[in-house]
Amino acid sequence: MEGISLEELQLAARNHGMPLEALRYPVTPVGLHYLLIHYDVPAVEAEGWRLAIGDRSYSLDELRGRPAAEHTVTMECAGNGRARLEPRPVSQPWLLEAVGTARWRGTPLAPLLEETDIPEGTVEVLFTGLDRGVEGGEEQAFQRALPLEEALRGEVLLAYEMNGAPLPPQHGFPLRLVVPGWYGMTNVKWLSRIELLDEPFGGYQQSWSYRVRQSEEEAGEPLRRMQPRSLLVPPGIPEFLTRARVLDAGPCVLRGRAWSGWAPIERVQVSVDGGESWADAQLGRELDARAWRGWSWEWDATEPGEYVICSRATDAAGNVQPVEPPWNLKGYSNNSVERIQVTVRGR
Ligand SMILES: Nc1nc2c(c(=O)[nH]1)N[C@H]1C(S)=C(S)[C@@H](COP(=O)(O)O)O[C@H]1N2
Ligand SMILES: [Mo]
Repeated sequence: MEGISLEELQLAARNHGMPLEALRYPVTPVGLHYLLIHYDVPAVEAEGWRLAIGDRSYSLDELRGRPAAEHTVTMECAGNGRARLEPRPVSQPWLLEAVGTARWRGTPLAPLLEETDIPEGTVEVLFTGLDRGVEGGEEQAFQRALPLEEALRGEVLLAYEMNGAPLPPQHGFPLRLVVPGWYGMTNVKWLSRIELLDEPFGGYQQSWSYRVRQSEEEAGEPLRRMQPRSLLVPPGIPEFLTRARVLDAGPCVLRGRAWSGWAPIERVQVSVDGGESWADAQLGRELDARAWRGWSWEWDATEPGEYVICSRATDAAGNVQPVEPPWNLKGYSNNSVERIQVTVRGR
């Protein structure tokens, strides 16, 4: 496989993942939540900032004064798993760690849209961030649109708090969109403007990026909801460079979390022989229908030797994680099962 370039390393160093041991927390501490910023974190002062919706506009205090809701939401970048594809699409080289769960508090979007008297013929709602950059040779603000019926779902929030504190700059201060179930790019940060469109948005992040296709000639399918995935809290201790795991022989409880943007997680299976045989894990309590589900499985790791540990999620819509990575041009939604090399050592 071709090596990671300095340019990709530069992206990876800016846009950090969630260390997988943080899967132990049901709600990810803010600094451990993954981060993806296409351009720069924009300079924004709360004072003077306003959100335009159609021909109205709101200050942060006005939005904070409206009815509030809080949801615990698992968010995952659509590029998670990209670096494991072959050939490897050149972009932010995520392995598995582009995920996190936060308590997002804000005001529901639907009533704000309804107050603007949605014009007949509206098909999409466009969200524009304050950050600007150049991508694919085009200067742009980060912009994404949602179909009107999705934007009107009651759980869609304009969030001003993350885990009980004001949004930090890197996660979209002062306001971001939160659309439970959808891949990360949907959740536009540093919001400045919301517009109602009478035709589908054709901007770069909609019609060129975030589409599943095999070649540049294909239009492809737009990415929407998160495919199911399960990840393990890595057992034992890691070797510094390779991160291969070493575990003392004996009974061991394997734990992890699983999520899907399509339907609730129905089943998680675990394998300690690289996917030859599977056993059902026990599902934990549901935190929030919009968040990952914890699971555990008792592994009788008494026999020293080499093991490859995997876990696999199935959702109630019947989506199952594949074993082989689903390749596509830009490396999106590679939800193939994780494999962790573990050496069980005798005492
Ligand atoms: N304005 C703006 N919003 C954005 C982005 C961005 O670069 N600019 N990145 C998107 C992508 S690709 C992802 S995966 C999520 C990441 O959110 P987080 O950094 O809060 O985890 O934000 C989305 N919202
Ligand atoms: Mo992303």
